[in-house]
Amino acid sequence: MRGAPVSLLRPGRGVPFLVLTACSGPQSMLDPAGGQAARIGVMGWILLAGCAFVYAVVLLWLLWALTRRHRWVEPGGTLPRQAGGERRLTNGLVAWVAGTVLILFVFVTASYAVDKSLTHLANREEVVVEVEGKQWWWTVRYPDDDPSRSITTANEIHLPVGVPVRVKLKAADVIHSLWIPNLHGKLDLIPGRDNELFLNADREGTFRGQCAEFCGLQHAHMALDVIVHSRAAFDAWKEAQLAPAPAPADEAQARGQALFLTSACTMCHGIRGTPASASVAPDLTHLASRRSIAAGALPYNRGNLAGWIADPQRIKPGNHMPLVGVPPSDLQALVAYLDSLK
Ligand code: HEC
Ligand SMILES: [Cu+2]
Repeated sequence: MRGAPVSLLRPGRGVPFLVLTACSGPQSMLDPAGGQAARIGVMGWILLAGCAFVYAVVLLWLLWALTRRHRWVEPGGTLPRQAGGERRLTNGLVAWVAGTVLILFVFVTASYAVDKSLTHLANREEVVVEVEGKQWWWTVRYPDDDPSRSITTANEIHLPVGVPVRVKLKAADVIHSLWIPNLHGKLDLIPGRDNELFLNADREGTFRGQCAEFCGLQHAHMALDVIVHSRAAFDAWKEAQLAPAPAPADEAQARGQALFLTSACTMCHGIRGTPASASVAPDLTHLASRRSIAAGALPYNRGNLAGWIADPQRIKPGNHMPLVGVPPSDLQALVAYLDSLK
């Protein structure tokens, strides 16, 4: 658990945390913010109610069997034959089997109906987002017919409220799964196969998504932020993302940019508007506008940024950013530059 931001294993911490996340909040299927999640939530309640009912019936029956008066058989004695015993046994068995089949039938029908209603919600699109899962972060693209108007960011999906969105899912290495419980169920991202998901957010807010298919060492640190805005705020966000990275505004930032462009960083990261154009690691063009770094492992701020660059392997052991070895004086300038990339 070294470097983990929150340890659920510490006594007294996990339980309230689990209780809180289960009921409402940025990552909860019981606090739906969209049509799909609302329907899946209803299905969850049907299953819970059905299973609770069966559980109560079985417990009550057990209680009845334990407390009713018994006819005791003396040692060596024989059980008195009951009139119609076999018939009652058969009838009882038939009733149990019929009850079980009926309940399962209700569950299957409800599940089918919910699934069907989800596909009905998915018949139009106004915004397309491509999400690509990689060990252990997400590339998020907004394609446009005009390539100069397409956007690439990382670990953050922005959506307009009340607008149907088609999310295309791809995987670069192993199987991942995108799960934003407040908006929809899970769907796998599979190498070599295109999957898609439709989202219909019906209220604004910031939600949390998580990779839901074990994908290696840092699977637990593969989260993303989902921000649902008003249409106007979404369009403004898009315009801001379309702009190239701002030029350095002072001497420290200029030195930081020079350091970035002459070091190993450019082998992996791109910053639009500079010669750095690699795309094997998160795009950093508007890094400072994001809420978190390293796929939700740390909240975005200058301190965490410096800590990450100084030793990414301590924060997310095994992740694919190596320790580059930046001297402390250079680190300050580098962070000043990256923090200016609003
Ligand atoms: C060998 C490729 C590679 C090199 C070289 C590299 N990085 Fe990274 N970097 C990555 C990968 C991969 C990630 C994503 C790690 C993760 O979240 O699992 C990352 C993440 C980051 C992030 C967080 C981005 C985000 O949105 O989460 C920052 C900031 C960053 N790197 C800065 C740098 C700087 C500065 C340098 C040069 C000193 C550098 N990187 C060198 C591969 C690299
Ligand atoms: Cu995973």
